[in-house]
Amino acid sequence: MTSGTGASGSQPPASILRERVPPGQKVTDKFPVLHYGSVPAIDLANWDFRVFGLVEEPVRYTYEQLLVMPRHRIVADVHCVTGWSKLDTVWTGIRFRDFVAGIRLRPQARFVIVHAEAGFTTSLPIPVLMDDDVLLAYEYDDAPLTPEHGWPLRLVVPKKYFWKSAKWIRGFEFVAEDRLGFWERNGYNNEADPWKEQRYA
Ligand SMILES: Nc1nc2c(c(=O)[nH]1)N[C@H]1C(S)=C(S)[C@@H](COP(=O)(O)O)O[C@H]1N2
Ligand SMILES: [Mo]
Repeated sequence: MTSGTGASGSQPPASILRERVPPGQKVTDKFPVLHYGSVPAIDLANWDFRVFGLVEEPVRYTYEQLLVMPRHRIVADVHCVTGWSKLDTVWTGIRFRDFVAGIRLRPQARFVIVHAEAGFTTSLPIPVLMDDDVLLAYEYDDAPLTPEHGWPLRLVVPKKYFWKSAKWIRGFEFVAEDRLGFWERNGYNNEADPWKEQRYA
């Protein structure tokens, strides 16, 4: 794992802290970089995004195909399980909800296994991903993602602890039964709701 908590500096007023900062979190103005392993070297020429599992037809998208899908921009607070929160982060990408509208799911599909580079996975129930603020993001702060923050594509699920926001994503596998992902197998709580402090299993 790289980097530290990055929580430092003065905290926002108490009213903001109460409403927007979950218990046990500290606000940071920095943008800590956190992941297992190293930043993958990616060549867009050999890059694809795969949709498979409980779908009528598996699909493969190129990066260009994703970039012409409807764009959506969100401003959201993110909360890392290690204790830092960052308020008003700005992300642009494709809403999961819009993305999935182009896919015919089998009726048994209930969860998504999110596949990222180097075998990293996390998983989420489909209804959670259907929220307005869930993106397949390619921009942060109105500029392309940097490699360490997930370029060319990352998931952003602001309502869950930030480890569910997988960087360097390469595919969605639709499944009937949930399977624990990388951090979840390593002790994190699969529910991951910061407001309920669902940190560890
Ligand atoms: N592929 C991948 N994505 C990942 C992780 C990881 O280890 N691998 N770590 C997660 C964790 S624990 C956090 S807090 C966020 C950090 O995102 P950031 O580095 O952009 O702040 O990425 C998440 N996405
Ligand atoms: Mo994290």
